[in-house]
Formats: sequence, structure tokens, C-alpha cells
Amino acid sequence: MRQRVDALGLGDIADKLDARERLSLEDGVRLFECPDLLALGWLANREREKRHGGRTYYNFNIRLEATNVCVASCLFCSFARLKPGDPGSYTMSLEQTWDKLRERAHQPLTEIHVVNGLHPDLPFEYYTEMLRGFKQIRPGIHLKCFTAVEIAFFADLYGMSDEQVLRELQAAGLDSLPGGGAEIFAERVRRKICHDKCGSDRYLDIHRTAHRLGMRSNVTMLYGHIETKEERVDHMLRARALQDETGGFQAFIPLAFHPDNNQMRKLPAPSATETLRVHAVSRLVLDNIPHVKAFWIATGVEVAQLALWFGVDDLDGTVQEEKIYHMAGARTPEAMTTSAIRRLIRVAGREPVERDTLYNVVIGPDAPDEAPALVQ
Ligand code: V47
Repeated sequence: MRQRVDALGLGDIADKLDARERLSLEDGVRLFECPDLLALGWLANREREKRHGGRTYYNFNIRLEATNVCVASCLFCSFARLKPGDPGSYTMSLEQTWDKLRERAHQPLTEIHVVNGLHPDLPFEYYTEMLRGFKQIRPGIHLKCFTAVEIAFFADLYGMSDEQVLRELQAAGLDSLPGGGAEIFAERVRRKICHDKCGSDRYLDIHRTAHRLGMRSNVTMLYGHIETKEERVDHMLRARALQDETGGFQAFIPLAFHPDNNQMRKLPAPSATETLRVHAVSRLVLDNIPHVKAFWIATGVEVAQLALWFGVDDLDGTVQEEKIYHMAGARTPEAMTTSAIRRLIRVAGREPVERDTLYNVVIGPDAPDEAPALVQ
């Protein structure tokens, strides 16, 4: 395969990777242009195996979207409704959000991932009380809640600094931030697809502050719409630069654009080969972010399995209820049991490891896999 990489004119990139040298913007673009997907996968898989061997992580988690009322008008979004009372809009009461956790009392969950629309009328206490309630119901649960975009919105709405918002949420039980809202950092793209929400510098600065306050976070990239190859690599380099400063990112998560029911519906969804390519280049460019995650809800289960040979070492988790992708046309199931995840990793030729949010091992690769169950 090394000869094939040389013949493609990528020998210098393979040498850099061997010497643990950083790839540049131009290297990243050349990787995106490489016509040989298997050669690219081979390079990315070497980096994956250097870090993680065959281990593939997943998490026993639930997803909660407490409201879809959102004042932002992102063109790619199929989930948001502008105003309370608009058809299809909903806002859960605090009791309803807590019920989502109470209903799962029998499950050994380790994480709740909460993402919401930007609701203009809820008090800040709605969010702090939500977190306090979750911790009261289940003191050990990890709360990965609110994207940097939500944090910026809270700061503007409630007249606080970004740091004050983070501190108050942390005092109420917030443990880490999810990576949503990053989209593409390039201002050209942001102006077109999500002009009225927090910009890239502020997104990154909120993660910087969260890291300083002792929280970990993830960073995402929405691909397959109007962005160029250069803008994808630029996005990765901005995340890499912050990671050099703080070391607080745990995972990079490329998110495939889903075109149903939104204002960009004329665009085709990215192909499976493009998805493998984006995950592979992410692994190669992001030398300092430990994990590259394929969100199986977005990629589809089979492509997620393939991605385990194209740089990916993490599949998110059981999820159990998902709205953002399913309202945008995802045909994946909304939930997966841990036994089904272990099995799909095993049959893809990798070793399943259940992790908590901070990548502590919960169930190692040698544990026996139960027969896949449809309901947990
Ligand atoms: O920020 C919205 C994306 C994100 C669409 O941190 C869309 O562990 C594709 O961030 N097509 C929310 N994508 C989901 C998210 C996430 C997912 C998994 C794991 C983690 C993590 C975070 O979903 C949004 C936006 O980028 N999104 N609409 C769409 N039509």
C-alpha cells in the first residue's frame, strides 16, 4: 500500500505522519483530492491503530431535546420551529424532562446529552433546575448539555458573560459540553447558512473557557453542503489550534448534512464515500484530538462500520431518542441497545469498549456479548 501512496504523490504526507509531523492546510486539501479512497483509508487507519489499536468506543447514553422553539434560522435545520405555538413546536415541562430519566431507571446509563432550540422566553432557571433535577434523580450521571451556541444565547438573553453562564450551569451540575453548533467555521459559509447565531470565534472561545473551568467538550463539523475542501481543512485547523492551547477536546465528530425538510433540500446528501473520506482526513489532520467519532444516526449503521477502518474509533452510543436527524430524513433507527452496538462493532472486525463520557472503560472488549436485543 505504501507504494500505492507514493504513486498517488502522497509519499511526503505518509513520511510526515511517520515522523509525527503536522499536516498543513495544503496537505489536507490534497488528501481530500486523492482519488484512491482505500489508500486514504490505509493512512487514516494507521493513525487510528497507533492510538487505539482495534478498540472502538461507545457510550450508554440518552439524548434529550427539551424544546424545538428556536429564534435562529439555520438553513440546514429541519428541527427548529420559530415561535411557541407554531405547528410542530414543543417545549417540555421540567417534570417531562426528568421523566425521560426516571423512565430509564432500569438502565445503567452514564450520560445524558441535551441539545435545545434557542427559546426566547424561558427563564435561566429552567436550565439550571433541569440539571439539578437530573442529578437528584441520578447523582452519578454525566450531564453533557448545551452547545456553545446555546451558551452564547443564554449570555445575551440573560445579560451575563459567557463565563458566568458556564459557571452557573456547572454549579447546577453541568459536566461537559457537546460539540454541536460548530457547522463550518469559515465566515463565508456561516454568513450563508447560519448568519444569526454565535460566530466561530465565540464558539471556540466558549469551549476555551469551558476547558479552563475544568470541563471537557467535543467539536463537530457539518459537511456535504456548500463548503469547499479548503474550508473543511480550515475548520479542522481552527479546532486543532484550540486543542494545542487547552487539550480539552475529546472527540471530533463530522456530521453528514441531511437535506429533508429544510431550506437546503435541493442539495443532495453526501455519499458514503464522501463520509469515509471526511472521517479519514479528520483523523489525519487532527493529530491532537484523541477520538474521531462517527455518529451512526447520521452516517447510517453500515457506513459507521466501514468508518472503523477509515480513522474512526468511536460510535457515540445508544442515543435512544433522536429528533434533529430524523426530522431531516435520517432512516437509521432512533435507538440501539448496547448488545446490538457491541455486535456491530465485533462483526466489523473491531473490539467493542463501553466508555463513560470521559473515556473511562465501563465494559472492556473481553466481556461476553449478549445476543443483540431490540429493547434495553
Ligand atoms: O449542531 C442540524 C447538526 C448538530 C442537520 O458532542 C444537522 O458528542 C445534518 O452536535 N443535517 C447537533 N446535521 C448534533 C450534534 C452532535 C451529534 C452527536 C454527538 C455529539 C457530541 C454532538 O446537528 C447541529 C448541526 O450541526 N444538524 N441539522 C441536518 N439537516
